[in-house]
Amino acid sequence: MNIETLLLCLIVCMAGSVRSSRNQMFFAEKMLENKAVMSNLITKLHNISPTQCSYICLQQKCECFGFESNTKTCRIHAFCRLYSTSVDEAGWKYYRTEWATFMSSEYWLGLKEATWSDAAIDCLSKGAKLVEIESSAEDNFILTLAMELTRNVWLGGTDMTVEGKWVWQSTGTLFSYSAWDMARGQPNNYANQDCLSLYRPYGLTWCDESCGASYQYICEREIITTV
Ligand SMILES: [Ca+2]
Ligand SMILES: [Ca+2]
Repeated sequence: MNIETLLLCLIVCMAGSVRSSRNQMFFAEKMLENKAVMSNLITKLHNISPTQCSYICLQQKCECFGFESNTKTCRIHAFCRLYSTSVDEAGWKYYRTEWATFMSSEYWLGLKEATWSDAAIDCLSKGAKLVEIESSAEDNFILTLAMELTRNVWLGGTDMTVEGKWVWQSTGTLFSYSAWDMARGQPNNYANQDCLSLYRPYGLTWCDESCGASYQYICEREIITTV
């Protein structure tokens, strides 16, 4: 093995570990410490370890879990936000899966492939929406996230209501910014394509695709700040 091959292997191996850690690591949510969160509760378990709690959380596709070490109580939540219903209660610590932050939004990578509608539903279950791109800066950021994925990627745009009229799903507003792969004639509505994707064979450019195809996806939600 020459030095170039060795270096390439190191880079590929490191990229692989980053990808898997993004899906499996939990980060301490300091803002919710010493609070009992009541909302979005999936299940509550007693007498288990934090590791068991995180494992069950992953199985349940949770985004957040709370752990109280005195009573070894674990609460698994669909998601925890600062505005989640909570009361003060000592001993609770919270952990959540990683969201990437850019400007006033945060983003989550959907690794498991789903149809456009199912991807949108999964985003909704996290208090989010399929990503909606409103500037070239956001477009560039989303491209860097999409490069961490391995397949085509769903975005939140569609023309399923009126053919050729592309809107963002959450608001129904027309695209104010777009970056269609016009060099490849996109959107071409080939076999009635009505959903917006970053199409990997064309270098993750904007293409219309069939909504029933199963792709990876990116969810987006606004960052809520409290004063
Ligand atoms: Ca179409
Ligand atoms: Ca197309």
